[in-house]
Formats: sequence, C-alpha cells, structure tokens
Amino acid sequence: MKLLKLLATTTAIAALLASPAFAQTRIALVVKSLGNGFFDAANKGAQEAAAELGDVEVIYTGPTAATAEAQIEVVNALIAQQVDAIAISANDPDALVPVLQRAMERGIKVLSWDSGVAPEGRQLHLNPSDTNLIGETIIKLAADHLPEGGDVAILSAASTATNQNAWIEAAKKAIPQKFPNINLVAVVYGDDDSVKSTEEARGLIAAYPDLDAIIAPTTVGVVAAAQVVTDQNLIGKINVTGLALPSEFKQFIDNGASEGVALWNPIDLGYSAVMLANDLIGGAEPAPGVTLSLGRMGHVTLDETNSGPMAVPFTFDKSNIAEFATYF
Ligand code: RAM
Repeated sequence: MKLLKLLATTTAIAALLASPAFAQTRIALVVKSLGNGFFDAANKGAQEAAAELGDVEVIYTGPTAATAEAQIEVVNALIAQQVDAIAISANDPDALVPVLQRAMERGIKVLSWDSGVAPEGRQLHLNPSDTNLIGETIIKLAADHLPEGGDVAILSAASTATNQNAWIEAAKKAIPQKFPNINLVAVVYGDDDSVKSTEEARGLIAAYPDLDAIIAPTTVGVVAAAQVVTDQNLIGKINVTGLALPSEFKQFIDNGASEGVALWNPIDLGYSAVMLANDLIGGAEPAPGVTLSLGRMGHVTLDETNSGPMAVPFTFDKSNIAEFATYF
C-alpha cells in the first residue's frame, strides 16, 4: 500500500515537472505589441515548437503599445525572472541594445526575429524572408495593377521599426530600377495601432487626391487602410496592398478594396524563432557562415551580420486567400 502511494506521488510529481509551468527551459517570445493577430499566429508556432522540443515553456509577452521604451520594461522583467532565452521582435534597432546586453551578460541567450536588433544587442537575427525581395514584392503588388504607372504611398508601422524601415529602403531602391513609372509620394507611420493607422490613411487620401495605391507593409496598417478605402467608397480607385494576414484581410479581397497582398507564414516564423533559441541554449555558437536548425522548417545559414531568412513570401488574391485564411 505504502509502495503504491509512493509510486503515485512520484508519478504525480513527475507529471507536474513535465508540465510547461515547471519546464526546465523557459524561452520568452517578446513581440512588438500584444493584440496583433500576426504575433498571435507566431505564438501558435512558438507553442508548437515548445511541445515538439518537450520540457520547454514559451512565455509569450510584449507591451500594449508598440514602443521600444515599453519593450525595455518587458525585457527587464524577463531578466529578473532569469529566463533562458529572449527572442524579440524589436520596435527599434538601437534602443533595446543596452538592456539586451545586460541580459546576455547574465547568461540569457538573445536573438531577434521579424524586426531586428543591432548586432551588438543580440546573438543572431531571423528575417522572415530576404529583405530586398520583400521590398520589391510590395511595390510589384501595386505596380502589377498600374500598367500606365501611378502614385503610391506607404503606410508603415512605427517609424523606428527595423523590419518595415529595411523593406521601405529596399522598395525605394527597387522603384527606379524595376518600376520606373511608379511614383512614391509619401511614407507615413501608423505605429501598428488601428486608430493611428486609420487617421494616417485618411490623411494620405486627403493630401493626395490622385493616389492610386496605398502600400502598407504591416498587417495592422493594411487592414486600417482597406477599411478607410471601403468606407470612403474608393474601391476601384485606390488599391490597398502590402503585407496582410489572410484571416484578417480576406474581406478586403472579397470586396475589391485590394487586388492582392503578400506575407510569409507567421506560424512558421514563431516556430523557427523558438527552434533557434533552443539551438543557442544547446550551445550553438552563431557566426557568419554557420548553419543552424529550424526544426521542421529546415536550416538557416547566417550572413556577415549573423542574420538569415526563413522562407519566401506567398502572395494572396481572390484565387487562394480563402484557403490561407483558414490557417493564419
Ligand atoms: C505587423 C508587424 C510585424 C510585421 C507584419 C508584416 O504585424 O509590424 O512586425 O512583420 O506586420
């Protein structure tokens, strides 16, 4: 009887220890802001990776507003909790460097993903896709529907967001080389906030009456812009495009506010970020040319800045958005 009791207790303790709350390894997935469907999808993949690895807990966290200051507070709390790794999508490449350096000094592994931190503030960075390819893709999405050329404006996220700024730079380079009849009239910032993005979209339409397309390389901004175009009866006049989550954006392909958008799989991105964090915890030493495992997503080879891309983006239009909307 005693033996049975002891066995039962031991089994119960073992089960407790194996549950995520008692996991040996804790990886924090820090996002630009909570309440963004893109990051919720990334978290799905991150949790999937944790389950696959076993004995890993993924802590999904971030501020309510997409600012670097608020993320610094989040990172400080994670340092106090002595997590094993921090995987961050940063609201600013430089502002987070000191706090992340402090984390690394305490033995915490640090990587950025989606939106990068400057190399001195992290061990490696996972890009969703090739930066130049994304920059070119967002212009092509507009240009494909403007055979005579036309005026386009960009509605971005935070003005300091590393990823959007890199894509906008790449887009600006691609225009004279590949889309010479596309005229970029303005770049404005909606901070990945629906209200601000809506105001900025309205402002663009008021300031540029000949606008042919709004390109929003942010899943939050693109929905806001498409809603404004819909509300102002501008469907057919202004094409809204950029990077969109199919589940949130399908309605605007259906109603014609958009001809098409692009994105990579955010679930795969969150999954890959956790796999890389696990590689670092396991002792991997990132350096240019080193290849690291992304689990079911294959491998990434690091470039001279210890960065690497995950995969190529998909494009979504009337022909396929319904199917993708069921995934993310
Ligand atoms: C928003 C965020 C994120 C970006 C996507 C495309 O959700 O700004 O960082 O990758 O859009």
